[in-house]
Amino acid sequence: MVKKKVLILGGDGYLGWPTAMYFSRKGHDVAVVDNFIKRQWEAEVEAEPLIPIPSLQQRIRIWKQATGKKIRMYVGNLAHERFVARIFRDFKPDVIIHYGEQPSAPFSMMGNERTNETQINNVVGTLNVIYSMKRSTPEAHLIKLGTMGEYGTPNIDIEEGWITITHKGRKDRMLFPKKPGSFYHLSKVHDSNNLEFACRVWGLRVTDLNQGVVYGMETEETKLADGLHTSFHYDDIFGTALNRFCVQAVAGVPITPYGKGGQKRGFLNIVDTLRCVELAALHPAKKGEFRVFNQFTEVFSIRELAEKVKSAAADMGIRAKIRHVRNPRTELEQHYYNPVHRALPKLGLKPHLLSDVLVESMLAKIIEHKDLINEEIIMPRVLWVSKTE
Ligand code: USQ
Repeated sequence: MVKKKVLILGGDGYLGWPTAMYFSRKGHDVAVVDNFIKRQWEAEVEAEPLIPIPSLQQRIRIWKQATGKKIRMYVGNLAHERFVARIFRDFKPDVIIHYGEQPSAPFSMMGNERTNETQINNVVGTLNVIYSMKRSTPEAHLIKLGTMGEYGTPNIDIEEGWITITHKGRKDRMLFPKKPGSFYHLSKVHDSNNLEFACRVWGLRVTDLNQGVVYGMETEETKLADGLHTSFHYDDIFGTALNRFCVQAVAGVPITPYGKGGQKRGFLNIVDTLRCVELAALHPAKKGEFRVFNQFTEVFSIRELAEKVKSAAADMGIRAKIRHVRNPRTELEQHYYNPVHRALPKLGLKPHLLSDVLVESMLAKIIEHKDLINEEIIMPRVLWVSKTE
């Protein structure tokens, strides 16, 4: 790719930091933005990552020592319009990669205050990005992290963002109907609607990456020096299913499918997330185009996932147990699930499959840090419907 100015929003996060290193290593001029609110939320809900993470400033220094490459940093809140406007005027990005959102469904369901924090942070942050693009960089390409959870689990095939509907003899191309499962997932639906409007009316270019559940701890860049690793959560709030199940197996506590475990989701390796974002950047959306890619590589039910972790653990001499726990969420536990995901493979995505990484880059790595596992933060605490309701 020709050298570009790449602005990464949420550059201190699980995906933001590896993305910053990935683009920097390829020779792009990279700047990261973060206000470290995620670290504060983690402290508030007692959810530390498995391996402690150096500060963003330290990681940028380690990166410079390891590769000679510089990453610029802006510290501030995306929900403050003037701050966002200043970054766009100063850095003038060609590509904006937006991960700067509260990413947890359980966090968004902890109570009204957390719901508001999630939606204000996510929706207003994205609106401010839209305003700044319109004003300062109208030709730039926004790559926005959406989620497969925007669609929910409808009883029809899930298309890539758009669907052609015939109604009473007339036809139109509409955004695919959404039925999300939490206030977090809803915040991304609101973002998608706002972004589609901004493309249609102001001619912006946006790729919305509706990503499945990401797993994994390592990328090529995190391995280049000590201290470059990314945050890996296994708690009930910020930890996602597969990452949690691997830690549960290593800790010797039961693996916890919620309810029947027939919930199906799309999954992908963190390494593939980086490649998908790169492919989107290499093939930008057209002016005025709101483009949606469904970003995952494999579909599993939660029960299958638990079985896979159990059997990979057995290969390493660990006898993991599976215990179905009462589902804290309101979601379908048996359902039809057939999401389309053609666009990214068509652009050249070659998936890294779960079976190839489960033992070596996940379980083996977690075993190295087994002493750091805090068993107190594993069981689910947040109910979608409280017992008194
Ligand atoms: N689940 C279990 N047991 C657990 C944890 C989760 O059965 O111990 C189940 C949940 O009930 C759910 C499924 O696993 O049915 C996925 O839950 P998750 O916590 O792994 O993922 P989710 O809440 O959907 O959110 C995560 C990320 C979010 C991203 C989303 C993609 O936190 O940022 O948008 O995955 S997707 O799931 O495709 O919407």
